[in-house]
Amino acid sequence: MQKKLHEMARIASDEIKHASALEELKQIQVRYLGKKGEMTAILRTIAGLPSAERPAAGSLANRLRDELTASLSAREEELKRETHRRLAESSRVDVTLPGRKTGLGHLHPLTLVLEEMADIFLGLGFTIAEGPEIESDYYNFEALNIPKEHPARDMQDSFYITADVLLRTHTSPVQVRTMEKMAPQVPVRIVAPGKVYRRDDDATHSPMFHQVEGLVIDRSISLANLKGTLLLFARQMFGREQQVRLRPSFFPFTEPSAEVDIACVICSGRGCRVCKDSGWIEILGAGMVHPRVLEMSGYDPEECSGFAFGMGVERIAMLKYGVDDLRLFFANDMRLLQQFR
Ligand code: 2U9
Repeated sequence: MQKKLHEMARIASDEIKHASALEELKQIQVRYLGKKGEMTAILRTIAGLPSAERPAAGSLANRLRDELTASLSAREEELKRETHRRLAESSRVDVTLPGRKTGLGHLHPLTLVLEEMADIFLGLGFTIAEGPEIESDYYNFEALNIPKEHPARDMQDSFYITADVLLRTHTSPVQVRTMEKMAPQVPVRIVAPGKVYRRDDDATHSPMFHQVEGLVIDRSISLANLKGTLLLFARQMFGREQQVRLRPSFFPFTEPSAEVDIACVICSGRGCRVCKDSGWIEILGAGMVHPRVLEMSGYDPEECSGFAFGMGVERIAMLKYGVDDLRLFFANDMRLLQQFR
């Protein structure tokens, strides 16, 4: 019995000495001193020894168990110290290393184009006006002379929140709100840049897109003022030789109305796929503010007149940068975005 005890203690102490992790140490402790451990098993058999052998075997077993316990906790302390030392070593900072550069962010191409457009009009004496993206039927349609049966008012074309509240489908309600506030004061010279929403989704239409709209009201404003303003805009945006033409069109809020083209920026008017061989590209809609629209917001159409225009920022950005799918602006692909750094 005593020989067996000594042999076990020697092996156990050897294992403890070589244990290289706290986990391993725990396993050794269970193997020898646990409820089903080898040492525990021997201690239990001592009670069954002849009484003459019991005291010596008992005291030896107790001594060896205490030694084992002591060397287990000593090795545990040692391993903990080692772990701490290793952690401290690995987290030490080398203050002489050069710093890591964090990438600086930059503006989105649509923001750049929107700001460039707004800046051109600021330079012409316009101020910027803003308004809510959630609008009432009145400001989005009614005050703009858009009739009840107009397709744009359909659930299929606009995002309704309630029967008469919707996401604005153009920034025109901003101009209406400004007119209400200013009337009957003139002059009014504002541009309204911002997000608009329509139920559309393909390579040239996104359910959310951006517009820049403009409004000028004064005594004796004419179509010539509109044409001159748009020509200056087109030349600053697309180059100082840029040609512009107006084609008759129809909008409920302007009369007369026009669609405005620039000479194709791809082929300079010679004809190509982008301009469908016409040499011209439509960039915006415009017209003289309808007398009913002036009247509804507090201006007397006998006293003053105005022009208005509207254009899509995505469309201008696509033309300016030769992007053929508008969804690229919303895909957050760094290969596109980084080119605008
Ligand atoms: C008021 C009075 C008149 C704004 C106008 C257009 C013509 C137009 C489209 C261009 C491309 C919208 O983004 S688009 O789909 N816009 O054709 N917008 S006149 O007329 C107004 C606005 C406000 C009070």
